[in-house]
Amino acid sequence: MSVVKTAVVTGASSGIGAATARALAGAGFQVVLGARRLDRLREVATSCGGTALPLDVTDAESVAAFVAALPSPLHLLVNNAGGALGLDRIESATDDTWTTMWETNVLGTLRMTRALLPSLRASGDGHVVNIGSIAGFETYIGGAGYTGAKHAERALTRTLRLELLGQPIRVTDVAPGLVETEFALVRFAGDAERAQGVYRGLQPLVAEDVADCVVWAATRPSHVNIDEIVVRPRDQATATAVHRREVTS
Ligand code: NDP
Ligand code: 8X3
Repeated sequence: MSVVKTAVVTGASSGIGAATARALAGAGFQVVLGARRLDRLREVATSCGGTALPLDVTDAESVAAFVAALPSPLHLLVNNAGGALGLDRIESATDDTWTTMWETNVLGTLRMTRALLPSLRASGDGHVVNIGSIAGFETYIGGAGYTGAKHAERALTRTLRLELLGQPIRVTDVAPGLVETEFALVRFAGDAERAQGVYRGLQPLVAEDVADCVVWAATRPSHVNIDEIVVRPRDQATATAVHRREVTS
């Protein structure tokens, strides 16, 4: 009899997290979804037979309550909650946006991972997948708050891989380029026109493309650790080298 594996996906109320939760459920995982917007989260959970639980990764008490409600052991943790705020040059950057980006992308990943490592270890076949970014190893003008956080998240992932050597827990960094989600809308504080401009004239990835990568890494045999997956649209070579076709309308 095959064991039903349990997966936790943070930030599963939209975008890459929602697509990943659905794809993992499709691959046979029992999925627990966490995020702040519970109405959205419940819709996603219902669509894939998962369980929705409130989670704010920037809040230690929320993380503790989420973790206490999880089944054990756990096989897969997808640290996806994150994002960018603003595109301000260092000269005009605000402490608040940098603090939130750090709290979400870096400390959020730390809090969730630290809390769930015992349960992942207890499964005898655990796996941590962190949704990093090409911003984890590239820089661009106006991006220092976000690229700084994603560089730190990547350092955390690589360090975790070292620290868990010899233990039954795999560690994977999935680092996407441009993916059309709510990412740009959040970055530009709800300015839809500016957000759409990010993807204008090119074919970006969709959330399901990234979810595919997560499921592929998670469904390799236990002895195979996919260290890193860098995935970008064909129209993107670096964060700033993108090919845009002329848009007529
Ligand atoms: P979305 O904005 O669509 O999704 C972000 C998700 O994170 C939402 O579900 C949001 O849920 C959740 N989230 C944000 N803050 C918190 C918090 N404090 N606690 C819990 N959940 C939180 O964007 P994406 O799907 O694109 O982003 C997902 C990840 O992918 C991020 O880590 C992002 O940095 C990364 N990424 C995105 C790329 C892109 O181009 N889109 C490229 C490379 C990486 P809620 O608001 O309900 O809490
Ligand atoms: C999102 C990709 O290039 O906007 O992580 O930083 S980028």
